[in-house]
Amino acid sequence: MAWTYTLVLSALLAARCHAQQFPANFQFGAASAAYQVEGGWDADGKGESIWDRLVHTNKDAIAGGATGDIAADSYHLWREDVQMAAQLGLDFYRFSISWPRILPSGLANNISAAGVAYYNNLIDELLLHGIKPVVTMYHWDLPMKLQDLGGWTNPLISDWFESYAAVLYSLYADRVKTWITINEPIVVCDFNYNGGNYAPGIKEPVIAPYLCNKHLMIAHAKAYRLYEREYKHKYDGRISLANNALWIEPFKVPRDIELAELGMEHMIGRYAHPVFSKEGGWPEKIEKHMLELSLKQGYNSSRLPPFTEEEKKFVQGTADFFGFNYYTARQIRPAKAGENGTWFIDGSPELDAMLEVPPGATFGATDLIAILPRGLREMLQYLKKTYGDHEYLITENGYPGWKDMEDHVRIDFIRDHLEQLLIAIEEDNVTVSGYTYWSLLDNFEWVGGYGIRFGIYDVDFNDPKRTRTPRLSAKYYACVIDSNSYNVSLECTNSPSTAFSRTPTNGNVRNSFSVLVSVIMVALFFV
Ligand code: PNW
Repeated sequence: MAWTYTLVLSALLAARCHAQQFPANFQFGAASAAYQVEGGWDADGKGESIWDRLVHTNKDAIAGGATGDIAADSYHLWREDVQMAAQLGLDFYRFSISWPRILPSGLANNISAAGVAYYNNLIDELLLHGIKPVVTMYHWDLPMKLQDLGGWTNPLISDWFESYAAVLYSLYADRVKTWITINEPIVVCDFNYNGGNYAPGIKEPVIAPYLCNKHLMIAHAKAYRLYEREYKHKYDGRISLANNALWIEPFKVPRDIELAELGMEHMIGRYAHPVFSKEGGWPEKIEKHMLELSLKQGYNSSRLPPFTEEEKKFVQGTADFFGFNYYTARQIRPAKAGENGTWFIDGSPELDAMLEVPPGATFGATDLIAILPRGLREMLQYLKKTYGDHEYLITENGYPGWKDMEDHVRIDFIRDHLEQLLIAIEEDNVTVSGYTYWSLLDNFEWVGGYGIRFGIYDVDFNDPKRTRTPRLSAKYYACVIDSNSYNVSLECTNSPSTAFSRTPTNGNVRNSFSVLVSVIMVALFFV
């Protein structure tokens, strides 16, 4: 009897160890974005971007009057960044290309040789270390010249973006096999124009978000179709966009269930449905809601511009995987008289609703991000239910910390999110191919300046050398990657972080542990 009991216990233990392992081909990465890390804002003929303009003309817009003029100086220190990525053992490094660094005027008439060389060097150095480059084409730094012509509210943006994409493919598609067209469309269109405090610094929440939304979908699709036509057969790469949404749940059940559904359709549906759904085009509920609302407001057509049938087909299916950035969650409820929130973060004028922080959420250095790890699993369940069985890639997830924080908090953050991810994979059967930590290194956190630190490498912004130092979470993440598990040996979470080395011991330790459990099981069986 005793041995049966021990046998069952040992088997359960072995299964549990196994359960904390990610699938064998699971990929781990880290991310950054050009304006946030590069600096060199006008180096070697780089053109001005909307973020350059915002930080130089409106000092009050950014915490501490900070700019990205130098940032982490990755324009000069890219070799160090690759060293760090290699020290972590990353499978891939996700970075973005600065549109005005390659095309100073935004258009293809003038291709900057220095800009081209910078990304060639970075890509080659990554590949030399066995790290795959994952390239974002647009992470918010639109060439100012194109903004002067209306930016994302001008339908021509889709042609401008396509010609920029054509230049990028011709330069880098031989080595870059994973492309992300646009980072967080909802921030580009809704968050920016609703709040007016991110570049381009325009507050126009009524028409602009919806024009931008439609043009952005077409721009993305044009870049996808171009690759499909001219490069896919040669290089067999993959393209998607990196969506982001708050996980929205009802504040009161059942009162707010319908509101939460509509909230999710606004939050993610307007950017995912045209690409990933079987029907294509806008989500039906949104189309209906926006038409009714617009007519009630005295417009004679919907503020949400329609797709033609041809456009619907053109956009549909333009993704080889589902890229998703997960940060935060909210609960939705009807607004009370006089309440009016900014869409995406604290409320929705369109839904006459407010967004509240869910119970149990915690905060780091910003109140924008209410941390709720279970939201990651729930989001993936929602996406799978709504859009079906795609390959999901977590393109960002990160902890907003402080300079000298106690970094076990960040380790717990990563562990808790990876745990939810693994539950989504194993229990909900969501196909998730990888996880990307935001960010490899501290950087310019947009309007938060340098006060909010997402890096697993600390950057000393007072030091002209911009010295990079691994945080304890860097050591932990290297162990996670080595062992393919979020549950690592104690030594991985102990200080000091500075001297961690990448010997692939943890994977072996874990394997030997499983072997040991099996040996005990067999031995006990014969006793
Ligand atoms: C992402 N929110 O944006 C961006 O892709 C990064 O550039 C940025 O540095 C990172 O997250 C951290 O903020 C977000 O309000 C913007 O929840 C806003 C939110 C989340 C992510």
